[in-house]
Amino acid sequence: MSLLPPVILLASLAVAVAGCGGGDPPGGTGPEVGSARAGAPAPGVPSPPPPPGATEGLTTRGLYRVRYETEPSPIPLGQLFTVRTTVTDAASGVPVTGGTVSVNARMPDHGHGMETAPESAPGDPTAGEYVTRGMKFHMPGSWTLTVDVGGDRPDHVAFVHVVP
Ligand SMILES: [Cu+2]
Repeated sequence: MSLLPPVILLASLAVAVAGCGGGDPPGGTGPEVGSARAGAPAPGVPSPPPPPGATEGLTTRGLYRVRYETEPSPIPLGQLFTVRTTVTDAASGVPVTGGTVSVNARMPDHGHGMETAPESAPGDPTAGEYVTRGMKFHMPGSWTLTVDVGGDRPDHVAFVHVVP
């Protein structure tokens, strides 16, 4: 295995003010993934979003399979939690070991994001893992947790998680 390039992980800032600015794609180095694309979905056909409550799914363009788990689990209301995200190439299953990944969350029904500014760092590179700390869901209700993979082949996926 060759040396991995520095991974720059950007956690989008969630503004406490009403009116969420989420969705800015991060810049950065391109992911290093297996190049095999056989089996990838047809171009231009977006993957359906994961069903509510799912913790694994394909990104919108079908480029990556993303799985996340949280610490603690389930996500506690009003307390900081950590997200561990695993990103693999959807076609080859190869972990995405170098890339730009950001995790953000917002409440689309309320039009706001989080009150915290989470920060991401590399996790286990052999697993394509990224660790985001400083997440907090400060209200009960339906949250959308978005994972953005940047670089040359950007793609994203949005998970719906309801906090009781
Ligand atoms: Cu809210």
